[in-house]
Amino acid sequence: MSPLRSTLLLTAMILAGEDFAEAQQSKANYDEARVGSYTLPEALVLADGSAVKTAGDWTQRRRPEVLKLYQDHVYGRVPVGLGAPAFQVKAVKKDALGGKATRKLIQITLPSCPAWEGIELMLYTPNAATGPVPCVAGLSFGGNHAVSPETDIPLSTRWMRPNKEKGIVDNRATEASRGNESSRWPLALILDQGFAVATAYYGDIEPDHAEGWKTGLRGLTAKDGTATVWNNGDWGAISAWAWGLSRILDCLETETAVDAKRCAVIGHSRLGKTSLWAGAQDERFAFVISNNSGEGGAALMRRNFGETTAVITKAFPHWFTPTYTSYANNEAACPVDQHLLIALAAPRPIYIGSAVEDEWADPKGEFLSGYHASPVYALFDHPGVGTDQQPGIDTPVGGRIGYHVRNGGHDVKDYDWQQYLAFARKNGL
Ligand code: GTR
Repeated sequence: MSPLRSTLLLTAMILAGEDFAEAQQSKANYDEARVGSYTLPEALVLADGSAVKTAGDWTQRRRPEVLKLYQDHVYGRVPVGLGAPAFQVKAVKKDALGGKATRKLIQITLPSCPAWEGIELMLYTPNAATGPVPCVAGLSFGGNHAVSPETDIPLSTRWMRPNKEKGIVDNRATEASRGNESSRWPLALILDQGFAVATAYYGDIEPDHAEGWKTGLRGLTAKDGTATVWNNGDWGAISAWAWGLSRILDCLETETAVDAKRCAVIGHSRLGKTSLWAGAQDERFAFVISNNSGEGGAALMRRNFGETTAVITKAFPHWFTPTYTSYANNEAACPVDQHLLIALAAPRPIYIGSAVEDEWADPKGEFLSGYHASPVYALFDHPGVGTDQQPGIDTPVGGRIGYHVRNGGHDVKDYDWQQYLAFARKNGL
């Protein structure tokens, strides 16, 4: 096949996934009366039927069981033997953002896999700090040049999803792409509150399309190269992106300006699913934040409201381990539901941010995950969301599990950040 023809076919395939999901949005159920009844898997019962009564029972017995269920049935398992990453500081700017911050660009590579170009990490630390600061780490959809308003950041050269409005031409960023994600990353607001920001482009780890693994970390590290067939339990793209977040945290542990013991992990939408899974696996993340993560993220899969398992596994099969597809229209057979993903963060603080117009992500289902994870937090004497009623718009609730439903649609707003940072401080970060 000619290179042009294969590019066109690939573009058509990617658009098909995104378009399919979008086309389903008008057909989904948004009627609470039609959600139907469901029974959630028990958080506090072990596979052998015995009860989880103490924090120790959870940590030593139930948590490992639930983690394994998520690997086997939802996101898949990171292969062993990838080894430790290496870090190389590429550039330091001490008067970034008008003198407010120091900006470092650091390349994170994997010596065991030289074919993989690695992650370009962008780290901002506040210059006003008098000691190591807490940090918020998260992946972006558009790359560092899209997150930052600063125009001296190298444009990402990686593959990007087609998007004319964002200046993506032939799957590559252009000068017109600069700053197009900056409203979702209010750097000054975050730095002024004394937090560092660590971010990288998710496509550095794996391009987000069904065949992205071939040129991403999953394909490059596979023993049999691009001929790999993914089996049940093998990692999907969400697992690969989450792995990247843990490598970013490895790097932050070497940065003296950052207190890596106070590092939050954040993500929006598909990257919110990713931050939840990263936080579930890597207990070094001290605070886990899900922004509008929806189906496959914070929303209960058994609730038929908004996006469904059938839609997400058809539109984005590469995000998950193959097993997950078998739960399309068959959610009751899945041994987990998403309250258990929230519970995997226990006893660390976690925050679930919804938006009222983002019905596709099922805001109530996101709240209910937090609610049903609360008994696990109670084992640690921590309050969970603290209410069985989804709160009103712009009314944050919660003790150790935070929740709000913001005015507006599917996005990350300053309001969200203000709640996340206040909650972080309240919970000791
Ligand atoms: C949608 C998908 C959602 C959400 C969103 C996003 O098309 O159906 O699950 O992940 O994309 O990431 O923006």
